Amino acid sequence: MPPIRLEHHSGWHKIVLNRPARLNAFNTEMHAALRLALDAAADDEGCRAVLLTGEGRAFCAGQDLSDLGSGDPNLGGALEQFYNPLVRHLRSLPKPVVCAVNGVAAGAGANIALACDIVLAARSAPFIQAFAKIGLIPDAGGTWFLPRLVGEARARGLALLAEPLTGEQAAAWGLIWRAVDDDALLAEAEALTARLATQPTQGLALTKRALAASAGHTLDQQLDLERDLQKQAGATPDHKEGVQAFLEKRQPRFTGRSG
Ligand code: LHQ
Repeated sequence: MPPIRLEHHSGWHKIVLNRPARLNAFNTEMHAALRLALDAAADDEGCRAVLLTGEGRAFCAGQDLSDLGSGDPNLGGALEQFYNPLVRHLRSLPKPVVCAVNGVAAGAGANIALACDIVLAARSAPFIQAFAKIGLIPDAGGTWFLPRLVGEARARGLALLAEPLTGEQAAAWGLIWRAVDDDALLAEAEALTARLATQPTQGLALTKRALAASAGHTLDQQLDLERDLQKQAGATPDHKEGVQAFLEKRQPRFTGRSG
């Protein structure tokens, strides 16, 4: 069974983590396949949004703990080689990435979800910072995402106690965008991704860049960056089309093209 299943839809790609017997835990093959799938989504001009989800009853249980022995005993090396590039890839992909957390998201699986741009979760899906249970620290960006998303107090509770938080609670805490009834999740996530695929893709990519930079910037630096990126956004055909459509009181027809 291939570790990743790919579906190409009109304007968007769906990437499905596909090791359901292991709750879609990551091994090296799944990392390699996911990297290729994200590369393909980035390179394909016809792909203007990505949906990431999991096969079966889980989203992802993090690192495959039965596969640790075959890798570098230095766990920092595994992060450097596999997880850190994956988080960077998701954050820098110049198109929106929607994550549909269809079931348990544990360890790095939870934080890979948080690295995506818009996270929808099944109401019942548990998010678990499982690391403390095996003597590790939250990785795959967890120690960066958690305090920013839910504040210090909740970040510390989640990280130190490793207790599950349902999708419903995750949405109420601001950890994710929305919780959805379990059986409605996939249809809603697909509709959202398809909608994003019709939006001004270049502008969305520039928005991702601006948001990514803001964490390390002063307001002055960020204002300068917004000036520079808005110059680029303002030169796209989709900006022109958006204004034109507004003035003509009609729906815009965005192409996502840069020129
Ligand atoms: C699994 C796993 C799994 C293997 C379920 N591995 N088989 C990366 C590497 C480098 C540096 C260090 O950091 C990291 C990042 C990490 O992600 S570390 C954290 C790794 N993940 C975990 O610690 C979570 C481990 N899993 C669990 O706690 C539970 O399985 C959860 C809470 C996710 C789900 O519990 P249940 O719904 O009760 O399912 P289960 O435990 O019965 O699992 C079903 C099967 O999946 C079972 O196999 P079996 O053959 O007995 O049916 C599990 O062994 C397997 N599985 N997670 N990470």
